[in-house]
Amino acid sequence: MKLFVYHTPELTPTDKAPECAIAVDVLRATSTIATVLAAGGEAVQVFSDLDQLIKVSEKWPSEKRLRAGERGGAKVAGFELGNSPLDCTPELVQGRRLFISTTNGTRALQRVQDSPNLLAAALINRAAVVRFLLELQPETVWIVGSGWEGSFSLEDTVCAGAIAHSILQQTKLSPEELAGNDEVISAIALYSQWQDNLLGLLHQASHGQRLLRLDCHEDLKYCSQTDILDVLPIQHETGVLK
Ligand code: 3SL
Repeated sequence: MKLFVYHTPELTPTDKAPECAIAVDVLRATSTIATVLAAGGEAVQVFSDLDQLIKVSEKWPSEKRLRAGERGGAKVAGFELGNSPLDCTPELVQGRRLFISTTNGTRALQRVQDSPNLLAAALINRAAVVRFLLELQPETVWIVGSGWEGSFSLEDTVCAGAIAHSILQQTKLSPEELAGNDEVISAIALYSQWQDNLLGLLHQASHGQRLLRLDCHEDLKYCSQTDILDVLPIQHETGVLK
């Protein structure tokens, strides 16, 4: 298995798709997606465009759908939900499909939607993602951070490091054997440095600070936990994760 980390969707090669791709948006899209599916949501369907989301979701029975829209960290007017995983309780999401559009996370998922094995990962479901990789043993895996509007984000990179670190712990691979690019080594170093204080790292991250200004401290706390949900969001048809 060769692992490649890309800090933003824009940095991924455009001429090929990997055997397995993992989109990461710890704050907060992939944390929300994992939470919805763990809470009994029927599926999550992602959109980069809000109008398209409304058009497609209107064909779905209203009692069986939820619409989540986030821009700049805030909820989009007219949508039932923003992008807080804490709002996705079993009472609300059970049996319903979440139609979601966020600033960066949905873009990362769409960038690698041609991969035959597309997963959504966050710190909270890291163990389930690693288990899948160890079973599938894909030759090439891309971990694609969502970043923020085209730039690097600490929280997605530390999650990439958490995944790589766990693979190393469970296999005989050395970092050089696993790493397809230098970003993997630096992600592992970041995770090794911060693994006991991931909340502290999220507080230092620029998007973490943006969310703190929006009063989302509890979201940071929740998203900083590792391995709390045994759920594997995987693409079944384009744009639909189950
Ligand atoms: O950028 C995104 O996709 C979001 O996850 C950002 S936020 O955490 O909802 O603000």
